[in-house]
Amino acid sequence: MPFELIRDDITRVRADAIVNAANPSLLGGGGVDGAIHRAAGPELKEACRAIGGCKTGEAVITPGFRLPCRYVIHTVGPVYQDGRHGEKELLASCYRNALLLAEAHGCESVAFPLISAGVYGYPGEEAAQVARDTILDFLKTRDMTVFLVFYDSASFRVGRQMADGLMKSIQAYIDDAGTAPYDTERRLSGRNDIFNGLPLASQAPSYEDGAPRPASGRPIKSRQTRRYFAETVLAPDQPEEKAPYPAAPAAFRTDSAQDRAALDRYLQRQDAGFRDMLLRRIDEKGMTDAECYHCANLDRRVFNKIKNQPDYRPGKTTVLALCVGLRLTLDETRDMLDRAGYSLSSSSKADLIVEFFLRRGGSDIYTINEVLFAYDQKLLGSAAE
Ligand code: AR6
Repeated sequence: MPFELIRDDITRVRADAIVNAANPSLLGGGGVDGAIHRAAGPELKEACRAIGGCKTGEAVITPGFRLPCRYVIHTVGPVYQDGRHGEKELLASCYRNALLLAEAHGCESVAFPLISAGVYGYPGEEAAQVARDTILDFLKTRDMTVFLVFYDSASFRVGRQMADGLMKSIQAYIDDAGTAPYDTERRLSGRNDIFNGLPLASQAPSYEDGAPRPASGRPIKSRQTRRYFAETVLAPDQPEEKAPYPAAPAAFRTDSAQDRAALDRYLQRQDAGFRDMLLRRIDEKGMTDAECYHCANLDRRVFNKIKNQPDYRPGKTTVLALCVGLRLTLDETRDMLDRAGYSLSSSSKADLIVEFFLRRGGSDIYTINEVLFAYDQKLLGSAAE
């Protein structure tokens, strides 16, 4: 289920297990291995010594000792030679074996560094791609949260190269919306190959439908959406026109049956809430609840809270994650946000990035999250909200 990219020191990540990029002796070394051993204390080395070693592509488990995690899973990545010595398969099996071991020990969350991408020389972008694909494949059928931890810019081989293709078109979109130019030095990203599978735009998208840009951030409902409302949400006998504003404030008397009836009539306009509309959309798409929260990269417990606790107010990134997971259009997304009390703002970089993808017909949530991550923005869907 949830897959999250985070930027941190893995020894500080709160997860049931963290994964160590070890060497076959398991007796410690540099890089993340050294950091984990230092933070866990000397007991970790003793536990590793008792295990006796680990082959490339395999994984073993020890307690976390002084670390905030319950377990450390040690896996040995391949030393990169030229990519033609089975490195990719071995690297994938590191992730798979570590995940299986975590599952067997009842872990609900696991954090990985970019295995082999340091001392062992695996090119960063390719290592990240293998990590992403293997983790997502595993999560298709599991309720687990997996973090991929990027320690420093170097670990992701940050990009001067990113000024091409997708990133360029997103930047153009953001710039076009008049937000402050982004500090490229702070931006963390791989080359575009990390965004494989995404169609590249030759130019920034425009507001091609000629619709006015939502200056206030208020959603603009399309005719199609309005028709949908009229047919499915509004009561059939409800008047379509808004009551005209009175010229001067009219007195409202709480003891007046007429005034109360007028208010009651007005309140009939209340739309279905976010939760009801979400369940309706899931049905419309022919999805199960589980398919929905998987596609939204959302923790099952968060989804159940939304479903079962009418007063629960999901965060904006959760609402957006559900919209992306349900493959809603931009208008439908605006409508859902509106019902949850949010809107897409053209002064928010994160919102513009999501809007960019929605205008292009949507995308899977992982791709959107990789781009949000590259732009230092909060990701969609998580275990936390
Ligand atoms: N938190 C998260 N990621 C980190 C941290 C940290 N504290 N420190 C480094 N990284 P490496 P490898 C990133 O070299 O390539 C050791 O000596 C780092 O930026 O730790 O699999 C072992 O004993 C990089 O992206 O592991 C082995 O001999 C990634 O972690 C050998 O290195 C992996 O870098 C294993 O080499």
